[in-house]
Amino acid sequence: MAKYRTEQIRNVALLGHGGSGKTTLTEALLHKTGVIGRMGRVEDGSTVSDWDAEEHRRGISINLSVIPIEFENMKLNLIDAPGYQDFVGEVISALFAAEAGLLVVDAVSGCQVGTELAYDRLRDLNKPRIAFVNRMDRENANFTGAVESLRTTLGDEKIVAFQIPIGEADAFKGVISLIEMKAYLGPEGKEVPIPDDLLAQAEEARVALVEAAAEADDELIMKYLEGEELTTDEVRHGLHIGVRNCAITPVYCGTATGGIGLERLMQALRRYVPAPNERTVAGTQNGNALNLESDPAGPIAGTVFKTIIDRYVGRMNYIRVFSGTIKKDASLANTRVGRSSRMANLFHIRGKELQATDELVAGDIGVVTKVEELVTGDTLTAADRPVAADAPFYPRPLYSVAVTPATQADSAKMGPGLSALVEEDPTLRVQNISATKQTVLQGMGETHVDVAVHHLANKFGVNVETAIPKVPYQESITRIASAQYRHKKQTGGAGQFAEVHLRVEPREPGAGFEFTSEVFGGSVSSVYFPSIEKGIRSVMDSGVIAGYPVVDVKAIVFDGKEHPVDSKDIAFQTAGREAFKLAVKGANPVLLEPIYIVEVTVPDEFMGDIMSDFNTRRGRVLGMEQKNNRTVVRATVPLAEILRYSTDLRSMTQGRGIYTIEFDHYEAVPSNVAQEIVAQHKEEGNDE
Ligand SMILES: Nc1nc2c(ncn2[C@@H]2O[C@H](COP(=O)(O)OP(=O)(O)OP(=O)(O)O)[C@@H](O)[C@H]2O)c(=O)[nH]1
Ligand SMILES: [Mg+2]
Repeated sequence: MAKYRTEQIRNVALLGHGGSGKTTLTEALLHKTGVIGRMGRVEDGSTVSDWDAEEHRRGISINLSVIPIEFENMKLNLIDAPGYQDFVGEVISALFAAEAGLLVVDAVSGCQVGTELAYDRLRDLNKPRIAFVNRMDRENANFTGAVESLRTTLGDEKIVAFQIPIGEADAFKGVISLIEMKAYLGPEGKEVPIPDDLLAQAEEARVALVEAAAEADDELIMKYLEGEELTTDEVRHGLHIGVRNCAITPVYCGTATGGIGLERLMQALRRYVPAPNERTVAGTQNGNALNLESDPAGPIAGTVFKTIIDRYVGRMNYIRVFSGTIKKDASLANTRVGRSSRMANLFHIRGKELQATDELVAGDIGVVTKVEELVTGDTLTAADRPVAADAPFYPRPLYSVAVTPATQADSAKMGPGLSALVEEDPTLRVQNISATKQTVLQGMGETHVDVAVHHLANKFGVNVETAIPKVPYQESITRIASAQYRHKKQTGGAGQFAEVHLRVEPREPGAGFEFTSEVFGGSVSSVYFPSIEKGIRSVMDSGVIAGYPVVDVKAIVFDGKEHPVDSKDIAFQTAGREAFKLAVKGANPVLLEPIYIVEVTVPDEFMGDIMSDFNTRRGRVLGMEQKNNRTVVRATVPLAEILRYSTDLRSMTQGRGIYTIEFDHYEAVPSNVAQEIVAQHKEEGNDE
């Protein structure tokens, strides 16, 4: 690979619905630019981009993959991102490292969910986008239909065809550029005059293109409105501005497997994707916000956007350099941990292939290996002149499974294996839930978590069993109650005697546990108060009515009896514990359940379904708002009702809905539901 300056680099993320052909397109462009002699196939697991065993097994991309190609004195860093929704973390990372997005669209299905979600992200980030209608060779391919579906679904009139196809399906032979009004035939893109039967269609389509170009520039619109013809260069100029300002989304077409339209596509990427030094990114320096310029001589800021813990290479961190130049063997500080490391191993990467390099200039993407503690979101910078790019925001996990080691041997390795998984993927989380005594692995969806479990086994050698996690209920009381318990064991051996009179009172939510004494006249010596409290605390963890932690209770020992010989710590622990259980049972105990705020974003037509569905989940709708051509519904819903919401929402909205969840508060479980939970607890024989 030649050396490229910042202004010769273009970073573009390939986004779109699963199966639209993103990985195949990278393979075709590698083939077109002579990097590979023969194209691999996703089905055979032989592409450069899909190198992970799980990708081969499932036939989909799971990881983002960096595929640099060289084209006309430029380096195009293609970042192939997965289309499957669960791998949204990879899409966020890919977009973080890129200046623009290439939306790959299937010519038969047109705008699909993945296209819509990717477009929304690009719009929210205000990053330029180009659409490529791929698979034009397929039966029922329909370019006009695809463009129309993009416009209507995305609600964006400025989605403009920059080309039209010559033929469709098996008659697809080439493309017509509406800018130059020339036709390009076959994989080699041989330039020919526009076929007569397509001239009228091309001219008609060109009207919309010229109009869009004119509207992008004040001078051009004046000329256009005065009825003057715009020159090709003026049209190109207007389009350039329009695309860069995210006002226009150009649409190209072709076929990755057929190799048609690729040359023109690379031209478009070269022309419309901004160079890194044409955009700034938000960052900080000494706590002050600043806009980082991609200046190779500027302060060093290289941010990690992907981490892989590889069995052979060890830790690999993908770096996007936002400012300055990272040189081999330089000592750079990791701003998050405040420690410096030597950049001993610096590489460019293509798929899984590492190519050693002695520097990474501003705007470029590379990999450093074996830098301990470095994870996604960290920035490498000069210790004496620290700057950092603002790390991307990754959504909270939506789907959880409880994991248990499959064998004794696995239990020792499970902890480190799970932390390695989490270090690799910022959308994976591991929590040890004390309320349910479970280790829970959390991710963005069923497939995401399943892939993680497979990686745990195949990459880190840890086998686990998974189950639907228990809901971390809590127990509490709603009124004051008292009880007393006498513990007496005076048969054979050392006797035990203790009697505790205890009152329990409810406390404010979140106030926690309080123990105090109101014993007068020394009926119980104060030396036994800690024993009573210890006994009570043992119940606090294991629960009274359903085996869940007891919270927000004040326990007051106000009387009791002791025996000069047989009273001792263990006796008062027992009496305290049992008196507490009795008192709690008399204080109208309730189960509390975690309530989450769920925010669902769906196309308007699904709003009604979402609302009524929330009613079936004991949910309360808080409100709705419009966001572009979608509705955002906010509701509070018990966690117990949304454990598998990702799967349900997908089927309710044909995959077009997305949602976020956030813990909000605990609330009493309705008695009919609580009875079931208590009954199940009894059934499991946990109740004494
Ligand atoms: N007929 C035809 N098939 C294509 C074309 N491009 C890709 N395919 C096929 O489409 C299927 C999906 O291709 P991929 O490249 O895996 O799609 P993707 O967008 O990377 O999918 P995800 O990684 O799941 O997001 C494969 O079977 C490809 O062979 C094309 O131009 N024409
Ligand atoms: Mg793919």
